[in-house]
Amino acid sequence: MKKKLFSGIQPSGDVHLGNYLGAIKKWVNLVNDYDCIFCIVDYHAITVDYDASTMQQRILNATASNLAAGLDPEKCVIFAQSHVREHTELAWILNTVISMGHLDRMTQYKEKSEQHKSNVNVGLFTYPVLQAADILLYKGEVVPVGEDQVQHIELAREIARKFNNKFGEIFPEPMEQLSESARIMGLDGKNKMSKSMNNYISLVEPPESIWKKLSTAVTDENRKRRNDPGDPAICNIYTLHKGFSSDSQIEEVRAGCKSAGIGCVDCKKILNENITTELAPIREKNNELIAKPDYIYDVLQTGAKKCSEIAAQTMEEVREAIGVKPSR
Ligand code: AQP
Repeated sequence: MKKKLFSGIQPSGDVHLGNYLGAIKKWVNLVNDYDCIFCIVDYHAITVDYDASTMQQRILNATASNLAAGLDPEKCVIFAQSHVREHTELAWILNTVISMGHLDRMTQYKEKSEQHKSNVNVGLFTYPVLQAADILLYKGEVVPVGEDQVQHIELAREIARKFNNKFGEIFPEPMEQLSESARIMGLDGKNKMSKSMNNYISLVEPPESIWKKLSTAVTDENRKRRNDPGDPAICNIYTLHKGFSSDSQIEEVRAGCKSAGIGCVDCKKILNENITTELAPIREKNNELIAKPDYIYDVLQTGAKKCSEIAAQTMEEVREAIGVKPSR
C-alpha cells in the first residue's frame, strides 16, 4: 500500500515560482510513489479580504496552473476544498482539542495579522486547524510543503496526537516533506516570494516580463561593483539557479560569483534563459486549459467525488469516537 500524501495551494493570486519550486514541481514527481490528493484550498483564501466575484476564476486559474505544471489527474486527485463539506466539520471538532496558546504561536498568523491589520478575523487565527482537518480527513501521512508551512504541519501532528489520546487512535501523525527549494525569496530580496506581496514571477509570466523582473531583482547587496566578489549563499538569484539550472551552470555561477568572474547581469541572463525555457510549455498548456473551463470543472468534480467518499468514512469514525453518532 502506498503512503497517503496530501497538499494544498490557495487560490489567492497568481501561482508563482516559490509555489512551483517549493511545492508543485515536487508534487508532479511524487504521484507515482504516493497515493496523492492535491487541494485548491479556497476556504483558506477567504481569511483575507478578497473580491468574491473573482474567486471562481482564481480557483480555475490555480487548478489550470497545477495541471499545466504537470499534475496528471489520472494519477492523483485534484479538488477544491469547499466542494467537500467535511473539511469544515472536522475543523470544528479539532478546534476543541487544541489550545489558543498553540495557535497564538503561529508565525504565519502573526505575519498575516500585521499585513492585514484591518481584518484580523477568527478564521485567520484558526487557519492551521482547518489545514490540519484538510490533511487528517484523508489520513494524510506525508505533506510536501515549503518551509513557511512546516510550523503548521507540526501543529497538525500535535492535533492528531491530542485527538488520538482523547478519543482513540484514528489519525496518523503527518510529516512534512521539504523540497530542495523550500524557501524562495521574493525579487525584493527581503520577503518570501508571495502572491500577496507582488514580489514574484508568475508561473505563466510572459518571457519579456520575466527578464524585466529579473533584471531589477535584488542580489547580494554587499556586491556594489562588478569586480566585487559576491556571496551566493545570500543571493536570491543563485537560489533560483538551483531550481532552474543544470548542475554545471549552478557550479559555474557559484564559483563565478565568489571570484567576481561573472557579473550579476550575466548571471541573471543565464537564469532568464533557463526559466523562460522551462516555463514556455507550462504557459502554453495553461492557456489551452484556461480556454476549457468545463474540463477543469470536470477534473475538480471527479476529485471531489473521490474525496467525499473518503471524507464521509473518516467522519463516521470521528463522530462515533466523540460520541455524537446515534447508537440506533
Ligand atoms: N516563497 C516560497 N518558497 C517556497 N515554497 C513556497 N510556498 C509558498 N511560497 C513559497 C509553498 O507553496 C505551497 C502553496 O502555498 P499557498 O498558496 O498555500 O500559501 P502561501 O504559503 O501563503 O503562499 P503565498 O504565495 O505566500 O500566498 P499568500 O501571499 O496568499 O499568503 C505551500 O506548500 C507553500 O509552503
